[in-house]
Amino acid sequence: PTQGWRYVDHLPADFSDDLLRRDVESGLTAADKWLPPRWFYDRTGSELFEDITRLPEYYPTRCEAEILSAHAAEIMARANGRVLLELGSGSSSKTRLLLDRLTQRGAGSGEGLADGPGYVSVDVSESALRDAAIGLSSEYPDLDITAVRADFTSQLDALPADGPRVVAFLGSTIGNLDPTERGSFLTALRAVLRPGEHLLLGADLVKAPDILVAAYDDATGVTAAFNKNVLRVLDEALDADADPDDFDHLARWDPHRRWIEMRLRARRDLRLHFRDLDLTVALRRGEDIRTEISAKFDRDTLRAELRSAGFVDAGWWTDSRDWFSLSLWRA
Ligand code: AVJ
Repeated sequence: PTQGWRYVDHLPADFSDDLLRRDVESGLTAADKWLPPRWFYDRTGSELFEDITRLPEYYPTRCEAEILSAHAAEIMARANGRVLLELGSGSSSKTRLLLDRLTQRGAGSGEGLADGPGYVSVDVSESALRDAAIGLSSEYPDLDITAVRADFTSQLDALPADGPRVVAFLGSTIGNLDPTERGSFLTALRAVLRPGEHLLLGADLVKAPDILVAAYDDATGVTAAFNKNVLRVLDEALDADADPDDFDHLARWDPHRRWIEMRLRARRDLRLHFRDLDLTVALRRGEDIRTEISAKFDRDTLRAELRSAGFVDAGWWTDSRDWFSLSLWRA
């Protein structure tokens, strides 16, 4: 049998190296030091993230799965697409609840449709894309699967245009973008969609700060290990000498910006040497590197942002505690 899926690469082989260099050079030489969260997810970091999703304190993954289990049929019926296109698909684990509906609908209503159901996964990790596509192609033999290695913040126009499409952006990954980045991203996404296509968005909701902080500072230290792992990623990729033991993990709720920040705080005065970059970064004891923002939303502000990007409300679902939302937006 043939492989049942195809792989398309829109990124240069050295994309990650190049971007990491630029991120370190700009983020760690800034007055307030920061690193973008994309560098968390090497093999170890991806495994630690999977562990996080099973922590008692980390509710988002379970809440989103609860919503999908209860409402996937209604969501997919309203979205009325033929192709599910998932941004930042990672391991594609929650995708199956949506694909079940897509493939059932395809089988039931074959009225003159030239093409069957399709799934497009978009991620920057070739290994995650391949592993997920291999699994899905054996579970869904009639699904047309395309794995696309692309950076969805800058390459939305390179995505397959066959549709009608439902773009899934799950897991509250949108929370990693600051308001300006969100605006550009949503506007760019709206611009590549045709009228009648949809965005399915997973967004975490504002709630009591102690619940939010615990989700990013769990009792067993898995999130601390996940946060500190980014130092190992830097060490390996850029021949650096950052020692995770020289930093404390911090999670803080910012009530004005309404986001959780993760930080790495220097336990003593430090000099980090990035030999591949010919760069030395000095940190004073107590100085932070901000490694992630995870914005939290409410229905009204989310709706305002989506509307100003040109989307129309098409559905809103939450879990039993109203902790997390899935929402559907029509282009
Ligand atoms: C995958 C970005 C949605 O912000 O909750 C989990 C990542 N960071 N614990 C989140 C994360 C710390 C996660 N996202």
